Amino acid sequence: MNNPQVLNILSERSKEGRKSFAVLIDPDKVSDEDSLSEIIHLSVKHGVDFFFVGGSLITEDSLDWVVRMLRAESSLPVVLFPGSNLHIHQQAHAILFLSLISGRNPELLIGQHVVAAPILKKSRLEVIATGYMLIGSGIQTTAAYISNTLPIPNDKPSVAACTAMAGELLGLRLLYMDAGSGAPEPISQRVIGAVRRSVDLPLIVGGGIRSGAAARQALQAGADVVVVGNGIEKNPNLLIEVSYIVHELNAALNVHE
Ligand code: 1GP
Repeated sequence: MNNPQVLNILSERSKEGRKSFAVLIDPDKVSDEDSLSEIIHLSVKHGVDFFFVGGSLITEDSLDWVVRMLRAESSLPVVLFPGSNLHIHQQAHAILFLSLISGRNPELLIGQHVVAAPILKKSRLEVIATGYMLIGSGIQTTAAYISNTLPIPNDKPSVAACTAMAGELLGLRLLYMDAGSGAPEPISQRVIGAVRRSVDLPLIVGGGIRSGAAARQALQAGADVVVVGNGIEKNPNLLIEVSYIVHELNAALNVHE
């Protein structure tokens, strides 16, 4: 397998200030092959950068065909975003090896990792040590409930910043700040900005992004990558809108060079 070296791509783009767009496919929410095929087609056509695949809870037996179809119908990097060590698939390119550093549940800080480690060491997956931070959005999301952790409050940017700094000092390579899938509000610009100013790691932001304007706000506040899942499942045109904004911000960068 010719792996695309996802962390290198993200780090280079982050250094250059170039923004990226990841479409999140939750295997539980993909109704059939036709609807996934439509999303793949739109993603390729409109220059999406990555597919993330996963969710905190996968109840359907769909991870396998979803990953295979993403690989067969596009050449975009397929990155696993696992909810547990059950969500490993060898046909993906990379896996976010998530440590839930916003929480205090040892199982998600190190426990699941111990079980997954021997499988991942033998695999050809690119394993990316990722500090995963859940940020509160006013409701209890599935991610917060299933992980049995308290998210960082959305009005506590300094807590988010200190958590991110700790993740960086522990040697994590990537940060993923998530309001949780379907969150009523995306993460505030204050929280994103505070984290951006505190660490040099590539910063992924997702959860509750349902408009191009919300994606733009996250990117302008300092996110390197925006992740959109739920909103695209409901309205595939959102994919086109967010792609346009990411390309517009990157084009402005070229003009200023
Ligand atoms: C969730 O960050 C992702 O873990 C994406 O969230 O589904 O709300 O877009 P949405």
